[in-house]
Formats: sequence, structure tokens, C-alpha cells
Amino acid sequence: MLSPRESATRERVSLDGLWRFALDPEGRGRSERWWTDELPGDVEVPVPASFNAVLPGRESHDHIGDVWYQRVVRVPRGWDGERIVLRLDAATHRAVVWVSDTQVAEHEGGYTPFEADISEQVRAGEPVRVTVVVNTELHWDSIPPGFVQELEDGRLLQQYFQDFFNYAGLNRSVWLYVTPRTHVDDVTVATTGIDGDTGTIDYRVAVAGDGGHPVRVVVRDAGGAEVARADGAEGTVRIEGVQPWRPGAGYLYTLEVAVLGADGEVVDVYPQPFGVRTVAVDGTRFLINGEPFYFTGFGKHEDFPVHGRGFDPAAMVHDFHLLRWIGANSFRTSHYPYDEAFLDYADRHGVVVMDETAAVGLNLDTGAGVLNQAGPMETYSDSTIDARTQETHRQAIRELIARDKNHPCVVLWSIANEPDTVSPAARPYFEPLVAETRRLDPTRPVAFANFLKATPDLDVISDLFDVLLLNRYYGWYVQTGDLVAAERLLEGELREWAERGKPIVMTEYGADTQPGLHSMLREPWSEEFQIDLLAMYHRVFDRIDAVVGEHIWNFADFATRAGISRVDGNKKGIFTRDRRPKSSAQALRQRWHGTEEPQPDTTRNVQQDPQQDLQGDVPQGVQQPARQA
Ligand code: GCB
Repeated sequence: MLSPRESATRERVSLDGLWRFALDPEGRGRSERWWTDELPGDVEVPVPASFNAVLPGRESHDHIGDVWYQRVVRVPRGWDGERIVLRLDAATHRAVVWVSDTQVAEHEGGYTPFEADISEQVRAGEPVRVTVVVNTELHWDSIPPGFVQELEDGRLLQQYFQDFFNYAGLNRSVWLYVTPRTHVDDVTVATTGIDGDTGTIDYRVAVAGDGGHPVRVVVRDAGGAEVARADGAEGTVRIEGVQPWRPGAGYLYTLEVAVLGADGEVVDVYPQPFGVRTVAVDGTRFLINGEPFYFTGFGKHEDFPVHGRGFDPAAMVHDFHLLRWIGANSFRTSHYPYDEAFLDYADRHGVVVMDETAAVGLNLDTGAGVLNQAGPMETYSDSTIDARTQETHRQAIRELIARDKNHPCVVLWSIANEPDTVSPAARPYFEPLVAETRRLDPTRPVAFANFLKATPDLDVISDLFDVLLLNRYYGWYVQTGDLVAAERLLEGELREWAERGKPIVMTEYGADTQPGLHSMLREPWSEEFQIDLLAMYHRVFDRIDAVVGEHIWNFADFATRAGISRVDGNKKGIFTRDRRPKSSAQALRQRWHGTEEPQPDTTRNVQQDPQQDLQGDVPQGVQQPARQA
């Protein structure tokens, strides 16, 4: 699905900002047709943001069910006679949308976009009321799954099997955009080869509206100069003197796709950025442009105080700079597709991405009684994860690939995080999903992140995949604090996996760490223990050739449900939730930048406390920094 971009024939208007908002704890809104009038109450919330992070108190934080958003928007005057589209970048977890009194869209799944052609419902130059009901519940047939339990006293409890808080609402932008009625509907661009300094690109264009219009594509380099062109909705273009997209150097071209009229005039034009790069797996090596690539980085979350999982460009750019500072070349979009702005940024800056679906928690055996408070259950059964879940999962894969297929930063699809892959039923569940992923995108490796109990002797699906992504907690959840035993067991298991002859990326390893807690004994939860645990894993990785990457869990501390193993959230971050480095950050920076010593920051201006100046209390032996004029 194309993201809304501006061009000579296209315009867009952001509907971000404050919307009217109403919680609907009794579930009355649908039967009372709240979309036909102004929403009750006087609450406003920002879009994008998680309402249950923005509004203080348990009523909204723990709300289960429907919430309503509404605003009035004026359709730009110049859009008369065009195709007008309302697009939501995401609604977590499902939504119905009305324009005035007419339902225009319905969507399942909280992390991918959807849109509606509303040309018939609106008039250029006139205001219109947009109402969205967003439902926060997780069910057995949703991705991620969960269930709503009714307690003995009648209260409801949302049960789920993932270790991050169920932030919901309109977490991403809402747009109104316009295209000609005959328009570029979809574009697929894939590198099929880089031979010397020639890049070969296969492209495919779908046109909607009146049939029979010719298509022309022009490839422009980063400076806007034309470097290739072709006619036809499908074909191959060659770029001579190609500048490949590389990790650390995100060179982008643009495929300018034009639908032409009878006299060769441009009816619609869509600029699709792309990079020229290849991805392949060769034995135990992961190759980008034919060269072995070693992943350094993290599993992350879209998580921040106050706006929860709501997209914030300031937080995003800050995180990308921290990734660069620490020497990370990649990250995984654990455990759901992130806002597409992350991928656009990663494309431009050469950051490598493992792109994951929201299929997390398909495992009723995780941390028995900790993550799953409902007690033991079979993962795959007619009353838990079943064919309906599988169908939602299949759709989630389709929507992920439809949105992200043209991003050069995406080098791998991760179709699930830590599913139960010990039960024999995992195989019939996953086999068709892997086949579907390969059918939709034959160019990228397919993987899933494997749960610690699914060791090589027990796992029943890993042979279906190209890369082994392993999440392991030796030294933390098992052999807690005993890094000697942990090192032996970790190495033993990795050597067994290595015999499979596939590349291995450790996609999770880490230790909860309370910032500021220090220990001479270097015990669990201390900053010293986090340093020691990571160093132990790194020693082991360096001894095993098949290990081609290390993604620490997690980039930053993040919000979870309350629980006996969570103190104000998950504390495995290398940065705190407000992005202050823990001690391990410096150690990582040394490893990933390949330096003996941390790089001193020599470029900064010095801002001094004026009080300190007055009292002249600069400690002896510390040179007073030069003042800026
Ligand atoms: C895992 C999960 C991740 C959790 C992490 C933990 O295996 O994939 O979502 O947050 O462990 O810290 O327990």
C-alpha cells in the first residue's frame, strides 16, 4: 500500500492534532450511533498518541473496549472532482470509520494502515465530521492474541501473553489526500542484481481508474537527475554507474511513476523512493550486496512516557542518534510493524531493519504464571490459537509486506516473536504462513524469533526458515546470576544450532537493570551485572562463526503490565525509558565502534552552572573548561 506522498498531481493534509474523545466503558456508542452527533463529554486527546498513556488514572489506562475519536475537517477547495482518500496509518487494534453518517472503513489489526475513498461522501471546500471508534481488545483470533476474562465480581480483565503494555488508540497519523481518479495504485520495486557498476531493477505498477492508460517510469538519482527510464506497467530498468544502498550509507533513487493520458500528458505521478541493494543467505553468512553483514543493535519498542506508543518524530530521531552514538547498525521492529517513518528514516541513513509482524504471544507456555496470569493452556487448540488466528496472522503478513516491500532498509521478515514451536501443531500453523510470505516477497529471507524453550532438539519449525533468530536468557531467567554455567550452556546450544548451517542472530539477550544500583558483588539487577552478562554473550558469539548478529534486549526500558517480575516496567534497557545511558552503554559503544577506549566527546560546547562560577568552587585538579563567547 502506497504511503501518501505529494507530487505534481497529489496533495495531502494531516489530520493530526487534538480530537474530541470519549471512553465507552459500557459499550453504548455503537447502538446509540455516536457517530451521528458530537461525542459526549469534553475530553480531547492528541493524535497520534496512546489515549491510555495520555489520560491519567486507571479508568483510561485499564480501559477495555471501545473508545471514540471525532473531529471536523474542511476538505480543501481545489480538490473538486478528484479522488479524495481518508487514511489512518494505524488504529490499535481495530476500527470503524464514519464520514458524516456514512461508514467508510473497517479494519482489523493495530499496526498497519488502511484507507477509504470518500469522494462520494465529501464536497471540496466544505467541512465534514470524521468519527472513528477504536477497539482495544485482544481476542483469540486477533494478532496479537489475548482474551477478555470476566472476574467473579463482574469486572473485566484483558489477558494477553506479551511483555509490553497494551497501548491503544490512534497511535499514528491520520491523513486526507487527493489523487486523480485514474491513479497509480501500487508500485513494487526490487533489485534483481548488482553486476559491477550496473544495477538491475524489476518494477511493477498497478493503475486504478479508467483502464488502458500507458505507464512511464523515470529513475532519478539522489540529486534529481534522470538515470534511466522505461515504458510499461511492468519491466526492468538498468542503472549504469549505480550507487548501491549500503548499511551506513543509505543512497536512495526515486522511481517516478507516471500514468499518461491520450496525448502523452501526465494524469498522475507518484514518486517511489528505493535503494539498489541485494540480500542473500549463503550457508551461515548473511550477505548484503554480496558482502557478509554482522548485525549490531537492539530489539526496540515504540514506547515513551506520556504518549505511549504514539508516533513522535522527536523521540524517533533521538533514538536513531543514540543508535548511531552507540554503534548499532540495525534494529528489529519488535514486536509489531513500526510507524513507516522509522523505515523512511532508516532508508535514508543506511540503518538495517528486521521487520516483524505483531504476532507476539502465540505461546501459552511463556514464564508460566508471570506473563500469562490465566494459568496453563494449550497454545494451539480450537479454543485458543486456531485457524481464525492463523487467518488474521496471514492478513497481518500481507499488510506488512504491502506497506514495507519497497524499503531497502528491510532485509528480513520476522513473521512472529517467540511462538510455541515445540507443539507439533506449530508446523501446520506456520508452514502455510512461510509459503505465503515467500510468495509475496521472494527477495527477502524469512525468519521468526525463537523462544528459549524451543531448543534445537525440541523446535519443530526452524527448518522452514532462512535465518535462525534466537532469544535467550541464560544468566537471567535461567541460571540466574551464574554466568559461568550460563556461558557453558549458551555455547553448547549455539554450537548445536550452528550445525544447521544457517546464519544465527541472537535477537534477544539481556538483564533487567535498575539504573543507579551498583554492586561490589556484581549481582543481578545491578549495572555491573548487565555489563558482565553482555560481555559473556559477546565472548561466546565471537567463538562461533555462524553467529552473524547481536541484538540486545532492549534498547530502552519500556512499559509493561504490572507484575511480580516488573518494577515500573521492563528494565532490560541499555538506556532508561527517558533515554539516559546505563553503564553498559559505554561498554557496548567500545565493542561496536571497535575502539579500545570510549570515544571522548570533544565537540561539545560547555554550559556551566553560573552558581558554580560565583562560588569559584571548581575542584582542584580539574581544568576549568574554556568558555564560549
Ligand atoms: C522475551 C520477549 C520480550 C520480553 C523479554 C523479557 O523473550 O520476546 O518481549 O520483553 O523476553 O524481558 O522477558
